[in-house]
Amino acid sequence: MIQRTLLMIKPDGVRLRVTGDVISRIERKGLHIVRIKKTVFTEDLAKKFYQEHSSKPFFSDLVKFITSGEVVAIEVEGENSVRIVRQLIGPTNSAEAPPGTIRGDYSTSVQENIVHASDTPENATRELSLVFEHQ
Ligand code: 3AN
Repeated sequence: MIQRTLLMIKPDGVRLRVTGDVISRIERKGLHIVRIKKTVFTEDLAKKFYQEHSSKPFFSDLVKFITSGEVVAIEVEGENSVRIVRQLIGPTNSAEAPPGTIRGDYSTSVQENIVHASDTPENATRELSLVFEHQ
C-alpha cells in the first residue's frame, strides 16, 4: 500500500549537518520526497506532537530538546513507507541501533537520537498535518 510518512531531522541532527545524508538515504532506498520544511517547534507544537509521552518522566526534557533549534521535516511517500522509514532510522535507543541505520551511524543516545519517524500510518497523518500546517 502506498503510504505517506514523516521523517524529521531533530535539532541535534541539524547541528551535526546530517540533512544531506538523510535525504540521500531516502532517495537511495527508492522512496519519493513529497515536501521538505525547515522550521522551529514552538512549545505548544512540541507538546501536541509528543502528547503520547506527556506522562513520561522524560517529557519536559523532550520538549526542551525538540524546541532547542531548527528541525527539517520531510514528507516521504512509497510502498509501505511507514515501516521502511522506521527500518532506515533504527531503534529508539541509538546505542542499540545497528550500523547502517541513521541512529546507528550518528548517535549513542536515547534522547538525542538524530531523527524522528512516524510509527503508524495514523500517527503519520496526525504528525504531517501538525508539522506542515504550523507556521
Ligand atoms: P521513536 O522516536 O523511536 O518513535 P518514542 O516515540 O518512543 O521513540 O520516543 C520519542 C522520543 O522520546 C525519542 N525519539 C527520544 O527522543 C525520547 N525518548 C524515548 N524514550 C526515552 C527515554 N527512555 N529517555 C529519554 N528520552 C526518551
